[in-house]
Amino acid sequence: MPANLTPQYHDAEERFKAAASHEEKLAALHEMIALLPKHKGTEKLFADLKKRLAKLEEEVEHAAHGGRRADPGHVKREGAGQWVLLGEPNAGKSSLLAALTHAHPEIGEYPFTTRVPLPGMMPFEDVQVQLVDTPAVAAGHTEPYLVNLAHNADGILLVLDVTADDGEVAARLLLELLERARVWPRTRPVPADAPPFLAIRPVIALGNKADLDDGTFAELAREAIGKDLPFHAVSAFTGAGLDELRPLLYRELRRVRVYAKEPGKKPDLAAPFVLPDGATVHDLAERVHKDIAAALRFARIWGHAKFDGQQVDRQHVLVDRDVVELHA
Ligand SMILES: Nc1nc2c(ncn2[C@@H]2O[C@H](COP(=O)(O)OP(=O)(O)OP(=O)(O)O)[C@@H](O)[C@H]2O)c(=O)[nH]1
Ligand SMILES: [Mg+2]
Repeated sequence: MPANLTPQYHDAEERFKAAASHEEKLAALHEMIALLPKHKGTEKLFADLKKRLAKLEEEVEHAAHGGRRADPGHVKREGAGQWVLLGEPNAGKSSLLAALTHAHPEIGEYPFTTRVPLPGMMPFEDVQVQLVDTPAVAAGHTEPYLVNLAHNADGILLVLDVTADDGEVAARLLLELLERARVWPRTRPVPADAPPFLAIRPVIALGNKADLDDGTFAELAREAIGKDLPFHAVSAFTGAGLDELRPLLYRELRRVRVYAKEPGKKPDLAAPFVLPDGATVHDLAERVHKDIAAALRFARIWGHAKFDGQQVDRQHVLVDRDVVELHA
């Protein structure tokens, strides 16, 4: 059976062959695996790529000091979910990370200040949302691992400098990167002939440096990135727009937070469990403890339920801020 490899696959393969560093090789290989059509005819190739990946990862480990080196294309997800910031040099990605989280990234007026991805946690109400700052996206200078980072994220923030004169080029590069990462903005209808293995994710455009703009530049940036993406004018300097952005970054993750409670005790309201929208009582029990999930008989719910302490079964769908008492 012919493998029917796509031009994108061949492109990734070329990059794999040309790669000078382990990181570049890894990134290209991850891409090849993601881009490989999955069917009977590619099973052997798939297994072969996986084997190569395992070997390469091992080499990276050994090459690093102390035998361990993190893959920059992987930032451990923490909190309610992970947003990756992508943008042209000097757009203000690091400044936004500093304004929204407790992280202290390096900020510079020269391009390519940020060299490696840096996560920060944004407190929102009683949860934390992870934001990841990244090295700039620029023609000929884009780190290959950004493709993986974007593909694995829960959401993408496209950071645009509204005062930049090459806004259209920057927007195009960012949209191309999303395409290579197979990230499909959730606000865009998925066509019938869409490529496979798409990560359908919230993608939000931020027009930064609104403090230098009367709204004219922001409108141009919005047109450049496409009006089918949500657009927010913000300023990392003055904080304009950030108070509206914070709840959006939590809401767009589509999570529910629920508070588990033991019978006869008060719920721990400081430490919610964060679950995907649509999660059930069973999903919560699994998160609390495997044994509890197995032995679960019923639960009582306080919150949106018709009356407090209502008894529900394990298939019951939870709602944000429910308090749940698990009876095993
Ligand atoms: N006026 C204004 N300047 C800003 C704003 N945000 C960032 N800057 C400035 O823009 C420059 C670049 O900021 P960074 O946060 O380092 O930008 P970056 O996107 O992380 O840049 P790279 O890491 O080089 O890709 C710095 O001089 C910042 O002070 C803003 O909201 N308003
Ligand atoms: Mg930076």
